[in-house]
Amino acid sequence: MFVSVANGDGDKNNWLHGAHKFSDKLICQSNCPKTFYNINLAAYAEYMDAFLDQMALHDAKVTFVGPFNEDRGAVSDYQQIWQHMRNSDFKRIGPELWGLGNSIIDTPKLLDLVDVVGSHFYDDSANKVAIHDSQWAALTEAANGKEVWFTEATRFEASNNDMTNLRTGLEHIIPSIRGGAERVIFYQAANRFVWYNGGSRAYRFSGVKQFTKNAIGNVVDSTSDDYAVKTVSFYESGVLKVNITNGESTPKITSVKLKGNFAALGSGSQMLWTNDVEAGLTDIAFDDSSCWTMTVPANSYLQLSVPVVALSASTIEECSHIGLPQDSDLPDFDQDGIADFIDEDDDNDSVLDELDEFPFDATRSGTQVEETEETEETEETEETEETEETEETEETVSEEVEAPQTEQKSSGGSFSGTWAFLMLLLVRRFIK
Ligand SMILES: [Ca+2]
Ligand SMILES: [Ca+2]
Ligand SMILES: [Ca+2]
Repeated sequence: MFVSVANGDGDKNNWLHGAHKFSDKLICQSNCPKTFYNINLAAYAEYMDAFLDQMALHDAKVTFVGPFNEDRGAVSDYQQIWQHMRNSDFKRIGPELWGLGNSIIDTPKLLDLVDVVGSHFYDDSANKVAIHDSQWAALTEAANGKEVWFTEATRFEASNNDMTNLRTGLEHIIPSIRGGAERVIFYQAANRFVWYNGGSRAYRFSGVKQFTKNAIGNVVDSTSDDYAVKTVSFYESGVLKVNITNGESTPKITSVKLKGNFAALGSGSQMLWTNDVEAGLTDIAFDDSSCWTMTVPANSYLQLSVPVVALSASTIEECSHIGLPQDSDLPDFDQDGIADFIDEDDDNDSVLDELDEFPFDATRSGTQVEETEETEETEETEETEETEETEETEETVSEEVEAPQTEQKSSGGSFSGTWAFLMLLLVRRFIK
C-alpha cells in the first residue's frame, strides 16, 4: 500500500493545495527552523507515524510513503522527516513534483533520501510531445537504478466524449512506460462504490482495465512515425500486446512491422475502443508475417494480441492488409464495400486504377491519361517525410520517434534481454 499526502481538489474552494493541505497544527508558530511551508517537520513526522500505526492496527500495512505532493521539499526537509519518524519499515517516495522537468532536476540530490523516484507529469503540453519519451528516460537516468513510478496518472479528460476521455488518459501514461517507469498509479479510473441508476459506466474503466491487465511481462522497444499515434508494447510467453492510440479525427492506415527476426503466427485478436464501440473484440489469424497494414480508427484505442514466433523460411515479409471492422469507416468512392486504398478499381468502370485517371475517374471512364503526382492534391500542413515504404497514393506524416529504452524495464517474465523486439509503426494517412 502506497500513501501520499494529497492536494484537495475536492474542496469546494480548491484551497487544499500547497501549504493549505497541511493542518494548522503542523505549522510552526515561533522560533521555527527554516522548512518548507514553515511546517513543523517533527510534528508532521509524528502525524505520519500515528497514521501508519493506525493503519497497521487495522491490518492495512503501509509499505510506501510519499511525504510531499507537488511540494518542492528541500534535501533538509526530507532529512528531518525521516529522522523524526519512529516508523521506518516502508519505502520512501519522492519528489512527486507537478512537472516531470522539475522532478528530473531534483531527483539527483534526493537519491539518498528516497527509495523510489516518483513524479507527476502535468508539464505535458502538446508542443512537448516530441520529448515526452526522452523526459521520462531522463528521470530514469537521474534515478540511477532506483525504481521510477508515475505516481499520479490522471489525464482522463472530463469532456462529454467518452472515447476522448479514455484516450487522453492512456496517452498520458504511455511515454512514462516507454521511458522506463516501472509502476503507474491511477486515480479517476478506479471503480467507485456508487453507480447511480440511469448512468453508464465510462469507457475509461474498461479501457484502462484492458491496458493494465495486459501490461505484464517486459516492455518492448517500439517506435511510431506519427506523434498523433502513441504506442507501447509488452511481451510475455510468446504473445506481444501492442497498444495503439490515434488522437486525430481521421482513421489511419498503419503498417505494423515486427523487427528483430520475429513474425506473427497463429490466433490473435484486436480489442477496440472508438466513439461507437466499447471493447469490440475481433479474432485475427496471423499467417506467419512480419508486417501487416491495418486501420487505426479516428480517436481510438486498440490493443492487439499478437502470437509471435521466430522468423522462418516461410515468413511473409510483404505487408498485406488485415481486414478489421473499422475498415467500414474508410473512404469508399464507389461504395462497393472495398475501401479505396485496396480497391483496384475505385469507380467500377472495369478500368483498373493503375490504368485509369486518378483518383476518381467516373466522369472520364476508360480514358487513359498520364500519371500525375498524386500527393499534391490534399497536402496536409504537417511535414511529410519519405520512407522506403512510401507509395504514390499515400502520405507519410511526421517524424520518426525513437523509443529510448533498449533494456526491458518491467518486472517479471522470462524474456531475455538479448532478444530485442523492435516494433515499427509506419503510419500513413490515407488520401487517395
Ligand atoms: Ca470501393
Ligand atoms: Ca471498385
Ligand atoms: Ca476505374
